[in-house]
Amino acid sequence: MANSVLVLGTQWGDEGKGKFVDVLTEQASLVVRFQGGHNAGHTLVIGEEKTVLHLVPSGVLRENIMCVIGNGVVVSPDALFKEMDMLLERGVPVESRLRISGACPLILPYHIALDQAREAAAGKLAIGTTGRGIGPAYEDKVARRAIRVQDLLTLDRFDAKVDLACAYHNATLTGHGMEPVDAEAIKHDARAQAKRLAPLIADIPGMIDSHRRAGNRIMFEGAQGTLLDVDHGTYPFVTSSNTVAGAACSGSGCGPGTIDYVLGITKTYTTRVGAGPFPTELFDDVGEVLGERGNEFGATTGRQRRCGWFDAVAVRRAAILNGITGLCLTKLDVMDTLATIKICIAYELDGEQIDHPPIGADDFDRCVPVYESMPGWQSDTEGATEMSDLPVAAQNYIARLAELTGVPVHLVSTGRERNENIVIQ
Ligand code: 2SA
Ligand code: MG
Repeated sequence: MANSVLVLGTQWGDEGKGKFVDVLTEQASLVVRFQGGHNAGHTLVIGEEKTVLHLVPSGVLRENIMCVIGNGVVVSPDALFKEMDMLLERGVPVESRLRISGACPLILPYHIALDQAREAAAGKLAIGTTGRGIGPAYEDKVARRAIRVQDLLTLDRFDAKVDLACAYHNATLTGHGMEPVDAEAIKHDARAQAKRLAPLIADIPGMIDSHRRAGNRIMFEGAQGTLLDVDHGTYPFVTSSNTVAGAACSGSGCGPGTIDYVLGITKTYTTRVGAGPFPTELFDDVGEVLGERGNEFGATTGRQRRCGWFDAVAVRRAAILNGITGLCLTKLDVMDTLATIKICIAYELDGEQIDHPPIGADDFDRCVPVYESMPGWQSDTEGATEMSDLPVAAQNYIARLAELTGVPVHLVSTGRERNENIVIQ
């Protein structure tokens, strides 16, 4: 595989990105997160041990790797320290492996309160956010009122910014009948946070550049998925960051030439957590089987994920939006028991067939999937490492997904372990 690789999700998140960042990091020196925050849930399984990461890049379990959190990530110091403590308890020397950009906007208590207040007030129109304050933190960034990691280094100025921000946000909170946030508590907590964060702050664009010049592999780790992109996704049922490939550069501080290969992690069926359009969603036994066999629960919130058939219209669009080089298909074994498998090859909207998703949630919600069916393989594929180990029906399914999405399949994941993969040259 080419030198520097961007790993991202081509659906609504939870495609299995964490596992492949970890696997491909074996030959890398730097792993970069560039968007999202601790709304992400990236699960790694090594032997008997399962590790769920939210903010720390998925390379952290490997020695001799630097993990960096780029400027495009919104950072909750509380969430970061909780995760670092979990890693330290397991003997992972996270402090020596992690660096963070001073330009990351902080997620502070008023962001979390606002996120939850808005969701509660929205009733049926709620987005189903993770309630982690992600949206309000990005709003503050774009409105140029964010308090950033770097601000923790000058606490007197930090305090003044907190006073201003609390005055601004508390007006909204009390307007919603909520308790105002205590500015003094934020300032108090910041003392300890500053001490712990200061040694981790580094010049991330400079680090990426020196690794690139040295010819080292850099891994870029996307969070959420393409259909949750704030511009290209099922707006407004999206997250508040750009999740497409282009965001890797702006969210970390490098040029597009730094990325040699874009790996699109793609589940062999579809899931979504939270509200919003999902044309191939299943409400029957098959949906239940996928959810149970795939253990489809949110890695951050524990929410049950909605499940459905593979949507080739959506993934074909994701291939275009991201310039995907190759697909990595995950969770093939979850479909092992199905007698028939359906694939959505087009949508029907207002009596017409369309081959690309409409703009925005309203029309997306009215799309009816057009399916083709294939026979299932009804045998065990878990742990297969060669294409020839797979039943012919599974091989045909994989070939059809490549054909429909217009992208070659370069990897197939057949289990949670690092070595349960089929590599296709
Ligand atoms: P937010 O909190 O503002 O980003 O929520 C907006 C929408 O983005 C969705 N979203 C996600 N979708 C899938 N996986 C995510 N990470 C966790 C996981 C989620 C969890 O790995 O399972 O545990 O619930 C993630 N993060 C955000 C979210 O559901 C909203 O639809
Ligand atoms: Mg996840």
